[in-house]
Amino acid sequence: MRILILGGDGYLGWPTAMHLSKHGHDVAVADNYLKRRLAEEERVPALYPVPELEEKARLWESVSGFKVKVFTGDLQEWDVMTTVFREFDPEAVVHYAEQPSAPYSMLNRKAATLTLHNNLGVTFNLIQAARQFNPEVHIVKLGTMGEYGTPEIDIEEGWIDIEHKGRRDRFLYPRQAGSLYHTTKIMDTDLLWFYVRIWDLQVTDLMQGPVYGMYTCENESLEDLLPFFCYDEIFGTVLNRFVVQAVAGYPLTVYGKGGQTRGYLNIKDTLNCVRLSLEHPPGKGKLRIFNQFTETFSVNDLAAKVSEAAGSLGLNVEIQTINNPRKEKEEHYYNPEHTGLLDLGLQPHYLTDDILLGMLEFVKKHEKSIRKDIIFKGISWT
Ligand code: USQ
Repeated sequence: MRILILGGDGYLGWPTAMHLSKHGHDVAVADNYLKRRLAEEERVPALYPVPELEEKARLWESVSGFKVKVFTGDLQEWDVMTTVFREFDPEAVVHYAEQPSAPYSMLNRKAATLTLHNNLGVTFNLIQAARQFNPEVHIVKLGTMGEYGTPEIDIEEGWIDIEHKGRRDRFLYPRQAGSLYHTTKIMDTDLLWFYVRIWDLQVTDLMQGPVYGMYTCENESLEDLLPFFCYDEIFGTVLNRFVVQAVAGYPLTVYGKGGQTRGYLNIKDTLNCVRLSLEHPPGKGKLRIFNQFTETFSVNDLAAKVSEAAGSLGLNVEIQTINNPRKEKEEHYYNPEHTGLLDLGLQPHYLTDDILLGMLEFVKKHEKSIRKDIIFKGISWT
């Protein structure tokens, strides 16, 4: 399949490009390096430098023999989106090209505006390009489990049957996000659902939880092809952050009561979920939704696991409770469904001690580059 990856430079974008090309697909990537620019502006570098796309594509071709075509440009610009569609003519598109950080979206008015415009602008251009160039194209959109929030009832896989005054109908599961970033993902889903109904597009919306890890089946021995590894408060996700904090001797930053529970997954599983979705399209006129995670943990569970694994490496880890800079429930019910991807054949990589030890050992190699001053800044939601 000819698969175009929007946001191909990111934490998930480049690993997905290598994974899909290794599985026999013809892959192109597009990116405007927005995430690199924001990280530079906010002075929050990743743990180690990562080459730009042309260089990554060159390195990947030299070790694997697979070519990945690179487009550089801002996909909010219609000309850029149309050039990419005209030149590559994708049969499927993986859409990661969004500002991915909840804290960044809550930083200030400028950051909020950028998040809103970028995330919705790219999604909207993609929808328009699909209609103009290939209405059959399968759009695989990265959504987030955070769209659902933390309701007091079980979270279904995208849809809920409602009985009201003796009649029944099926609706998108209610959404109530906890940050502007997560709210843009809800708006993406609404846009896609509208155009699925009106123009018969075919879409898979992947409600993904926080991802951890750096190794994939394609990069394990290739240091230059590892993804960004962020551990700062803005772009780092909680487990990756705790691993770096444990190595740096920085007390683990548990926000509030630490009972916040989310669905997590290994980066290897993200790649398999995306590939399985691409290889089993839903069909025209369908919006298919999968909840993309493999197991749930509270923040306290993760802190305990990291502390125990780090202890076995002789690291003495302190767990600290700090005032929660976010506005979120710190103790709550959480029971989301997640059978769709397992039914397609996903074989999860769970968070074992071995996985944690591998992450800790990897970060230890980069210990000297850890900047403690970027770990916690206290970006407040209120
Ligand atoms: N948390 C801490 N301490 C920290 C960092 C986070 O207690 O040092 C807590 C947060 O308050 C939150 C939970 O850990 O309750 C998860 O936070 P996170 O920063 O790992 O994840 P989040 O901001 O929700 O966003 C991340 C990705 C986003 C993706 C989302 C999936 O950045 O792109 O959509 O995970 S989900 O959380 O399911 O919405």
